[in-house]
Amino acid sequence: MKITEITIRQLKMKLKAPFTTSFGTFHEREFLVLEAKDESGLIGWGESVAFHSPWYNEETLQTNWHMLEDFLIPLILNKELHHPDEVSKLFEPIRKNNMAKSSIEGAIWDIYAQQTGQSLAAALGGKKDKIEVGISIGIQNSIEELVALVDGYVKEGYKRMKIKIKPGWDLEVMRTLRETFPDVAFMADANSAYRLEDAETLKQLDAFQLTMIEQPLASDDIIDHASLQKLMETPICLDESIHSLEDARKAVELGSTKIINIKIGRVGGLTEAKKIHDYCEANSIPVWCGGMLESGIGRAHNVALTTLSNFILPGDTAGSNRYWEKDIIEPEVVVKDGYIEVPQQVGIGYEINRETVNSFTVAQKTY
Ligand code: OSB
Ligand code: MG
Repeated sequence: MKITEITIRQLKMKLKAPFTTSFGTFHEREFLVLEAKDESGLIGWGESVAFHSPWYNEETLQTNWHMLEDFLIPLILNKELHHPDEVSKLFEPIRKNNMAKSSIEGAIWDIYAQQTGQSLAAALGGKKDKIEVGISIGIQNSIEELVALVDGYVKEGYKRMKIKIKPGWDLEVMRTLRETFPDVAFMADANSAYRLEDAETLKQLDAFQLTMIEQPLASDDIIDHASLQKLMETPICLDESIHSLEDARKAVELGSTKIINIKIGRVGGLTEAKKIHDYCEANSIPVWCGGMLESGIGRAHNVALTTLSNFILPGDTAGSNRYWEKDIIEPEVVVKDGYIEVPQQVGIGYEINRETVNSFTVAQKTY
């Protein structure tokens, strides 16, 4: 395979409801979509999950565009590729910028799957024909509003509720949810809002039988998380701190994490995501697929990855209708009774609606 043309598009999509984390509130999602074409005319799609500002990690869609234009696209265009695993090798001289790297690699995986006549899930080695999913619920204005939202999502069938927490929106919230919904699987995600000094507060979460607490401490930490895990029973799951297989290995060896949230963009692409998955499987560390408020393109990649066998816990891949009035893929990703059916068509398995893509495009350039 030879990639002969790549188009970057910047899209802006309005979220149906604002999403609030310990860092702030999103009303819309701006992101990059990559369209890659090979010499035979096959087209693959990738999405960069970098945000408009660098609150989650250091990348932004502008830094991604720069990395893609000036470094990554020149390394790919017109190179003879035999397998998508070669992409991360080609990118090795470029440090980090994992979300930018992942957006190209994802499009190449899509083309590879089409070329070999299989779904992306099958190309990755996935076997499931449906995946179990949960939902991530942002910080609300009141506990009553949160309870009402959770009630709705339980009725929709979501298999576990992830509740965003921050200092002051934590113990009371989780206590009320546990009392109101004794049998629902809950977890909490702090997006790095605490420090080891907060261990006393965090320990009190043990009373609420959470399946895990995600990234309580600093976004670049694996040392204090190991200390915290010794102090609390609730399993710690790392998100922000894990960028590679090596990070995962070190965190597991240190005892900083008992579960890993794998996000394709954060780890630089599907090839690295699969390596982390395989390492975790061999070491009895369950994994699940995180979300980044993706459009249908990124969502499709998440669905495919989740078909791998060690994605044991429900991920954050909610249905398109949880985020958008209208998604850019057809059909949209649908959750029924807490499951998404994995598409069997070749490639990412969903059609891109170009008209919808165009309507959300605010900038584009072809290389
Ligand atoms: O920490 O998992 C996170 C959204 C944006 C950035 C980081 C995170 C999240 C979510 C939402 O929790 C996941 C989703 O619904 O896509
Ligand atoms: Mg998280």
